[in-house]
Formats: sequence, C-alpha cells, structure tokens
Amino acid sequence: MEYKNLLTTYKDGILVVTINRPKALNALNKQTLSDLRQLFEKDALNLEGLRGVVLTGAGEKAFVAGADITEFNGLDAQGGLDMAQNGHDIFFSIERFHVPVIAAVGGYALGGGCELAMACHIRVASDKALFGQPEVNLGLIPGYGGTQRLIQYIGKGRALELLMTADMIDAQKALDWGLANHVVPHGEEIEKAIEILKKIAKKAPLAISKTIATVNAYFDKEHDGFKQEVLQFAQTVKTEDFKEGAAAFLEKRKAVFQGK
Ligand code: CO8
Repeated sequence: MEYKNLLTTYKDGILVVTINRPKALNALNKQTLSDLRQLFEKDALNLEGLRGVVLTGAGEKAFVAGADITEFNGLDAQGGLDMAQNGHDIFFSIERFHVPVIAAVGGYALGGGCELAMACHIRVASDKALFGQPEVNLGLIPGYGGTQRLIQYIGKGRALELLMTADMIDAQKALDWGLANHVVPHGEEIEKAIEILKKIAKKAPLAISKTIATVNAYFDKEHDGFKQEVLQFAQTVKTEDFKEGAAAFLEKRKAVFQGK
C-alpha cells in the first residue's frame, strides 16, 4: 500500500493510517482525498485479516485542518458540486466501512477535518484536540457532510451554534457534547484507539459489520440533507464572499464580507 500523502502500518489486523502533510496541517487536498478513496474503496478491502482502522494526522498540531484552501482558487459552482460530491462519496465509504474506523485526533480537527473525524465510527481525542466548522469564516458552509453529521452527534442547537459562530471546542467539551468518545493525554490517542479496536476484534466480525450497517441505517433518509448540503455548498462557492474569505486566509488578513 503506497500513497503520496498517507502513511500506513499494519499489525495484528489493525491498520494505522496517518495523513501526512504536517506543514499544511494535513489539509485535505485532491491527492489526499484520492489516496483515502484508494485505501477505503480498494486496498483495505482486500487486506487479509483486517479488524480495524485508526485514522490520524501527522505532526503535533493537527488531525486535519480542513479542505486545502489553496485549491479553492477559481472554484465555480460546478467545481463546488463535484468537490463536495467527491468528498461525500469518500466519507460515506469510511462511514460504511465493514470494520470499525477510529479517528485519533491529536490537534485541530477543523472543517473537512472535523467532518472526516465524524465520518469515522468512534473518535478518541487527545487533551490538545480542537474541533470546529469554521467554513463561514471563508464565506462557505461545510461540504463534506458536516451540517448533517454534527447534528447527529451534538444535536441541532449546539450544531447550529458551532456552524454559525465558527467557534472551536476543546476535547473536554467535545466529550461532554458527545462528539468525542474519549479524551486521553496528548500522544496516547492512537494507543487508546488500538486498545478499543483490539476489544472489538474479539467479537464476531460479521456481527460487527452488521452493527455498523444497521446503526448507519437509522440515519439514512435517502441522503436528503446530504444532497441539500452539496447543492447549498455549490451556491456559496459562487459568491464574492467566498472569494474574499479564501483570499483573506491566504493573504493572512481579516475577511471583509459584502453579503453577495
Ligand atoms: N488549507 C491549506 N493550508 C492550510 C490550511 C488549510 N485548511 N490550514 C492551515 N494551512 C497552512 C497554513 O496556510 C500555513 O501554511 P504556511 O506555513 O505555508 O503559511 C500552515 O498550514 C500552518 O498554519 P498556520 O500558520 O495558520 O498555523 P496556526 O497555528 O497559526 O493556525 C489554524 C492554525 C487555526 C488551524 C489555521 O491554520 C486555520 O485557521 N486554518 C484554516 C482552517 C479552516 O478554515 N478550515 C476549513 C477549510 S474549508 C473546509 O474544510 C470545507 C470542507 C468542504 C470542502 C468542500 C469542497 C471544496
């Protein structure tokens, strides 16, 4: 298994996948998404004896700090539709994966990074983890399932507040609100995720995969909300505010939004 932006180790039926772009805080660029698709839709499906996956980010600071904003330049509504749909497909592949996938979050899980963590079945946070959906700072809404999955974990009121304020919450609050399953000292998040996977690996594999499928089925409403997110995301991509938000981030200044 060889990837441009992922590192993998495989031992005792547990695959540890590290998103490896620490200089960009592991932001999800096209290549990384394509690597994740290759892994979850092909390579890991054929891995003999696989019982669980840990997904984490390289470096001390971030799990994943979102979609790669440097790739937003020149994005039009059709491009927005395609990118959001592509992300939805990959994140659904993770959510529907036949063995448990645990996000080990040791730092920023923002935007697409929070969305990626939420597509995993369980989240183990280090005490330095920070979660948030800051898309409105860029004149956008989440495009990788965040509007739908955040509600599933923390409820509508808290989700709306996080989505509209762009506030980050720390690991303890994420735990209190149901977004994180566990908080451990920084550096121990992968170990804790492996410990959980080893416990699950002692159970009947078919029962585990059917548990995942059946719990997912509760939330499957023909993907209506997810479809809406793709359409609305593409609308935000058309706006001047989005151009301004992305440019301001790259130019390291505060965005001035005009509401158009
Ligand atoms: N994309 C690209 N580069 C990034 C990103 C990102 N999301 N986040 C950080 N980086 C880069 C920085 O530009 C910087 O690069 P350089 O060293 O070359 O200047 C490097 O990573 C380190 O970052 P900072 O210097 O900013 O580190 P700080 O510790 O000062 O700040 C933060 C850390 C708070 C995480 C800050 O980097 C930040 O605010 N990042 C952006 C977070 C964000 O807005 N994420 C949401 C992106 S939008 C999104 O995810 C939508 C998903 C759906 C998309 C649908 C398809 C298009």
